[in-house]
Amino acid sequence: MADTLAIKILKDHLLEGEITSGAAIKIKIDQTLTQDSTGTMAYLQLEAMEPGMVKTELSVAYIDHNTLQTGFENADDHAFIKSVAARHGILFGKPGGGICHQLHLENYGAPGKTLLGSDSHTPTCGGIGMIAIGAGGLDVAVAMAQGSYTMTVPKVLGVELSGELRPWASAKDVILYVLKQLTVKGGVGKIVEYHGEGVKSLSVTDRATIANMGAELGATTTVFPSDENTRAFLSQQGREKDWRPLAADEGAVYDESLKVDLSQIVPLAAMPHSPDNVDTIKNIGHIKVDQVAIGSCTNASFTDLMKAAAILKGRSVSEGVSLVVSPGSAAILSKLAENGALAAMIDAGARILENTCGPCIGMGQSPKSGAVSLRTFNRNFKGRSGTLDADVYLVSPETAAISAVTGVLTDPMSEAEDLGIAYPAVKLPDRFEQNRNFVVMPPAMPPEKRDMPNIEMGPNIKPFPHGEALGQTLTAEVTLIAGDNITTDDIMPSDSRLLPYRSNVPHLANYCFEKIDAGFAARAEAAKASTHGGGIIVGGDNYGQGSSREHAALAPLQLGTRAVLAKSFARIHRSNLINSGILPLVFRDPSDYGKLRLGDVLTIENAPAQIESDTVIVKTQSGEAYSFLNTLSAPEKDIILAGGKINAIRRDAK
Ligand code: MIC
Ligand code: SF4
Repeated sequence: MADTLAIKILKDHLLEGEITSGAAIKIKIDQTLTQDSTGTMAYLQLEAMEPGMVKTELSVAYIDHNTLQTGFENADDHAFIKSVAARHGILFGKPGGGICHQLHLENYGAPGKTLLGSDSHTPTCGGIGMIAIGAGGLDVAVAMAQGSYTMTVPKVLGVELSGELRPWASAKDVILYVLKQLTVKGGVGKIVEYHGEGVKSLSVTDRATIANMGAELGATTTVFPSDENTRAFLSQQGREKDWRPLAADEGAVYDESLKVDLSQIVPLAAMPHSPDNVDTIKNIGHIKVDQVAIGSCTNASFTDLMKAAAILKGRSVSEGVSLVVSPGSAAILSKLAENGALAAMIDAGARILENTCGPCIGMGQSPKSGAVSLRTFNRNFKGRSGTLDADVYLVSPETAAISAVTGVLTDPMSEAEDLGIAYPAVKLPDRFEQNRNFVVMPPAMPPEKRDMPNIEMGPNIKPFPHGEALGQTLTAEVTLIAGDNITTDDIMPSDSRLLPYRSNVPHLANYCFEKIDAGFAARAEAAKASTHGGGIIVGGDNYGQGSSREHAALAPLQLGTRAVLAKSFARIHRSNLINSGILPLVFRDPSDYGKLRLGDVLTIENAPAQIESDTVIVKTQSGEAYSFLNTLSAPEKDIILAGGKINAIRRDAK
């Protein structure tokens, strides 16, 4: 049978189950990655499982999200992660080395391998022909301990590329175009696989940009074929030995299809406050810009920054604009320093930041009140920049750099020529030197032969909550009615104020849903302390889109949340709820959403028996009954019955 590339890689890694869309399967995980802000929780959970050495071929713990070290908390988290890494055979990526996804692509990504990462943009490595999936920290911890991951087989959506991008149209514009077509929930339950003649005109870093923002489609992952461009990229990284050609079988049939003619793509922007709110730069017009930020795991490659530098060279950043640049990795920054591009940017008035996520996750550089900020990043959710009333537009590096010079949103395709700016052709170096000075290798000896390093636990690292086994009757009060497309940034905000507390769920819980409903935490605490002892959140469509942070499940759990009733769920958040022992149920009739009220006391009778079937009936205190779709797979039911994944693992170990 002719298989898609996604299915071929899944088949190569199949441990249990059958590859039919919607079925639960267990696959072998070759590599894992974590970053610091989800990593502390993942490693606390790994420690809670008490495994020995990791079972993967390679596991890397990067530090890239929170490197400000405004207090002891960050540095303590870094030390904790470093000590766990040494203990279990995990590579430790020191702060300053770069952004985890860019680093993984450069140093470890390999065609045909599987990667599970505790960050929603892990699919970036799909650009090199991997099946790279974002997951919650606990799933990544289990993958490290057991070398496997249980998932539902997605559908495969084939995007057929034809033609070639014209000058000034970029990979970022391609994914913005796809987002406009498919929306932020168009990829849920799907792997997006790019194929067709047009693929060969895209470099691996272009592909990585497109794969990266597949996360914004809600997709399980994105995958590109591995071809001569992949080989060239690996050879520049000194890793040609990792190359193998990979593509879908001739005549492979996709579950769904989309065609994109690259030659028709024009510069685009995602307007506030959603990555799918896309229009052409031309249509949006010359709005005044206050801030431009170039960087993030989407657009901080050597080519991206060289293009920006070429546009800035010999010019000045507009008086009204603050331009900040965060390179994707130390290796890239070093090349930019060597070839003069860094000087060109600094001379133009750019502020050079550390090689980290930085402003993308609100770690500094919040724009001024009411500002317009152009960012080459992947998310423009309201308030994510740290400024609630700022308007963030997502654009390509070319659009960002040219607009930094003009001070207004500028369409490079139609305006560069008049401005006397030539299209920047970038020559890639023959070789990038990997910077090993930012990597700490774990001790080579097996654990029983070496001194086990102590785990370093700072005072901010607090125990995390565990769920409760599902009793006969679940009764809880509606503590929040949330709307559509609620993001994990809405549920558990992250910025320079809160990111230092990722190892302290009890503290974070006080800020749960803060931006949407400041009264939520107190209300949920009260419901937890009441006779029925818990809360239920009601959500709309695509509940929990965005980040993989488990804190968006653990903080509600800390506040006594027992179930979430929604029109539909985003994939990673749904898994995080289940792993925490919170029951996710889907409205069978979406119009019932409008009938539930804050303070309603809801009951699920015979809960364990009900979750064995595909319908769960929820009753209100006044006797109305609502029907919910139970989408739990068999392994997920087992986790919910136990009150969460850690409880289930401990129970099975007895
Ligand atoms: C994000 O881009 O939202 C983050 C911060 O990288 C998150 C992870 C986190 O919340 O720590 C993600 O994308 O998963
Ligand atoms: Fe970091 Fe932003 Fe990428 Fe998340 S999206 S990993 S915060 S650069």
